[in-house]
Amino acid sequence: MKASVLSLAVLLSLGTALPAQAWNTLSGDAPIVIGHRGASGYRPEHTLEAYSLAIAQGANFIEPDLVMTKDGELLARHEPLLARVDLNADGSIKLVNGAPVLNRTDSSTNVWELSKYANRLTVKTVDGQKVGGWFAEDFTAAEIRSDIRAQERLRDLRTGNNSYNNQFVIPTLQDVIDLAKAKSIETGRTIGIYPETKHPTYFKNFTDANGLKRMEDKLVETLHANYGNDRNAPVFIQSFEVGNLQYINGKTDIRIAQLLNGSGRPFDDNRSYAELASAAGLDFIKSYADGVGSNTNLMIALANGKLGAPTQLIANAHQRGLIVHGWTFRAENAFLPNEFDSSADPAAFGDLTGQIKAFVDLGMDGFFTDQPDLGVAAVAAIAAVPEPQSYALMLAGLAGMGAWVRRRKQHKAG
Ligand SMILES: [Ca+2]
Ligand SMILES: [Ca+2]
Repeated sequence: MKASVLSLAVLLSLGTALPAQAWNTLSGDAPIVIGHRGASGYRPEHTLEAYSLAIAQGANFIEPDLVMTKDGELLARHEPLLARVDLNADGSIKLVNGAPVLNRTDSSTNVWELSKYANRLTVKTVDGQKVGGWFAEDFTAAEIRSDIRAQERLRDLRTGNNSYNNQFVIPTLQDVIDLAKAKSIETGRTIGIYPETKHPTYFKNFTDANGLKRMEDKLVETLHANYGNDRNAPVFIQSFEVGNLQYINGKTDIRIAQLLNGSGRPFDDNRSYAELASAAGLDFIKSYADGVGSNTNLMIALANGKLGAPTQLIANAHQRGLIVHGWTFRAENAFLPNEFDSSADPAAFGDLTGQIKAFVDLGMDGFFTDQPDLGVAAVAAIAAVPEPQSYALMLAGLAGMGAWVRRRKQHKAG
């Protein structure tokens, strides 16, 4: 924020204008809003329609997760599974009345309804876990383009979105970049992209076995062709694994965010995510990344379903010059900490602004949300409320004050 250069006289001349919010982010700028899988609260995730809506709602970045096709194309999908089915305890496909049972929270396309692909239903091991379904890497990009259409993944919660089923194609990374660039021109805003490499070890095994370019090389090559090898490109690359981000860091100046989950560990690293979120872990992450994409629980742990005490993660990251982008902020009561719930209806919206404010107050630099309109509104609402010390300064009549005291409470950036 450039509020620091505004004198009180200028503020008063604006009549009703209030002092701008001093943000606790590393840059001092307002936190960025990242459309998580697009505006996935309102449209089937990872479609051009979901990304377009996120942009129309004011998102600064849109997030494509990336998997691979049989012919090595990068495809926007949350999992290699285009649709998932339930397994028996022995790892075989569960059948009821002779038919597979659709997983109702992990199926994001119509492939399970297409008889021509019934024989591609299979069981594989992904990151040590057996999963059954139809896998993107068993289909060519042309097959997916012609036959596969998106469906609402949370089909029993976001029931209104089922009306969009079977209409939207599954975009490639290049489709998403083309959209972001066209919308940047159209809106006059810079629309960034935040691609995530999904299951890097799994896909490296796939590309090695099939003589294909590895996912990271294809990604960097595509990004450089579209944005140049530029640290200031409107792009962050993210991953839950470590080794592939170190590899990418050796190939590009484009910014990198290490994802940190609320439990467990990266598939390719023996340290837990909790260890990586510690001061020593952040020292390590700083050697190859520009920031972290953190599960909300690593910033403020839940206690009995409500927000508990904040951790030092954001302060420790900022002290090291690392930004922190939080995930995932969702408006439905099913996902909100319980003090922000509006009712017992899991699908009804609660007070997402209240949840976001708790993390923005700590200095979170940006956040992934399924409802970018509400994320943008939350940032605006937080910005519209001046800090108490701002009032005090105004009332004291400190005309001509030159510097706005930034509100960072704990650590100054080193
Ligand atoms: Ca993601
Ligand atoms: Ca809740």
